[in-house]
Amino acid sequence: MTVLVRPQALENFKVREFQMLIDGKWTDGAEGGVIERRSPGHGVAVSRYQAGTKADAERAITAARRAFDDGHWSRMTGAERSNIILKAADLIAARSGELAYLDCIESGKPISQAKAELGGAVDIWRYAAALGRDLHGESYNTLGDTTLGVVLREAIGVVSIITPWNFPFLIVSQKLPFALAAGCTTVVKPSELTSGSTLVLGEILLEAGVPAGVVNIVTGTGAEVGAPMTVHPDVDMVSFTGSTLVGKLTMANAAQTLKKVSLELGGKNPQIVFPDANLDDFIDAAVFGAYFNAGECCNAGSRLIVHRDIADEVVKRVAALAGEVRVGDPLDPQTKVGAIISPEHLAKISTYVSNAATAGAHVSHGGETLDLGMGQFLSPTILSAVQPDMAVAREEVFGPVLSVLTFETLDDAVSIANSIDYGLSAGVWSRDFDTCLTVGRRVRAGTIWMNTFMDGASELPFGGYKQSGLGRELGRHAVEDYTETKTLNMHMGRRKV
Ligand code: TXE
Repeated sequence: MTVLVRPQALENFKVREFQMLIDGKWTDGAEGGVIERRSPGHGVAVSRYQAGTKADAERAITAARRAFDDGHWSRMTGAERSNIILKAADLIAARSGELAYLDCIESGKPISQAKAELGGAVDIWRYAAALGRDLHGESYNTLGDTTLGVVLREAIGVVSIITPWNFPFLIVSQKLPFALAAGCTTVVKPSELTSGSTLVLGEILLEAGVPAGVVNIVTGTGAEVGAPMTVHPDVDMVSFTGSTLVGKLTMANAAQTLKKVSLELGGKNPQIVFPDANLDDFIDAAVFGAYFNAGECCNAGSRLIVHRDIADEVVKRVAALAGEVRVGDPLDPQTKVGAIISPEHLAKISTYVSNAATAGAHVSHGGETLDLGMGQFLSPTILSAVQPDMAVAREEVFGPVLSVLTFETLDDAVSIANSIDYGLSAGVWSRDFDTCLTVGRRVRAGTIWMNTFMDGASELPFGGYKQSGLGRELGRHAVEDYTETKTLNMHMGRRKV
């Protein structure tokens, strides 16, 4: 059973029309095309963005380069930049209702969750502002008192920021304020499915006092706008979040001119549970981890690796709780699982489920698409008897689909967890400290949760091992990621020959 929340039609709704932001001005794309976004939960047009092209991307890169080289932003003091970023944080907080609404109707995520993401984003902007003031290098007395070595940190330059559709405002907030705090200038390309809140952010940043050309926002597809942003010689760094496939392409493109890359890519994150775990907490976290954001989340806990002795009980209890999850209207404050991003993506998820069933997995809950009168929805799905070599156990489904695998020994559990190409995050559940720490140290992933799942904080670095990415976002080094070091090697007095 699934608790359904039928979407209400969007009455008297006015479609939002957006332009792009280039060099401090709102502008149409060079070729005049438009991308219309239909709400995944309501099936109607909600936003229109400019369909940018390579020419628009290049115009934006030229503006960002000029803005970097003129030094108005990059040579400001850290405190001055920080104050502008703090003002932006206040303006984001003031417009958070509007931003959350846009993310909700464009992506299909539940409104309660979109609001929570905005709260998290405001905190990140404030944290980045604090780090920006503290950006500093090092000094060394390299050869006694006649020499001094100073290691400066300088802004890396022009940064291309490319973001996906699953957390539209949160992900741009994991990149842009840190790049700005370091003194970089930027070209931002949001997903062509969810560009609205990033464009509103452009208005906010101009109001906060960010100079023209420092943040440019170009909308359009990955092929038309994103790819040129990864090859252009005037770009110094690319910060990308999205699929592992496009992440690899981005890195190959960036290699042509040896740009730095930061990549946050896919995940297939295990939650390993031992028989001595607190099962009440675990079941709750298993359901939350799998179905949060309809599973369209790189951090989704999409693989349960359960000790054989408790596997039947876990599947039964997870299925029971999954049946209580409210699925449907993203705008209903009680909804926990909203719409799937697109009909094509829904078809892809459904194919994973049917292929897994054909390969021998058992559909213990859900698995069916839901007809709620409008939009596209899938019931929370549990696949049990999944084997480690099945596609559904190894590939990122990016939907509300939980695979349950079993293990006998701690070594088996670690080896199943590490047997795939991804290594973004993992959970381990046991009341025994040694078990948690041993598994936590041996699983190859960027974040390990112990007796909890998917908690985060601006102070904690986030990123993946293996094909889940390169580099880390958030945490105290996040601003440094957008810098180069420069060594000043100084000599005092006469130089000995
Ligand atoms: O991602 P893409 P999509 C995974 C998830 C999902 C799959 C496809 O499994 O099902 O990727 O999603 C831009 N050069 N994740 O198609 O294509 C694109 O316009 C430069 C995991 O949305 O990677 C968008 O702005 N840019 C993930 C961004 O890249 C290009 C989040 C991401 O799009 C480009 C999203 C190109 N050649 C999807 N092609 C996560 N880790 O959270 C596309 N883009």
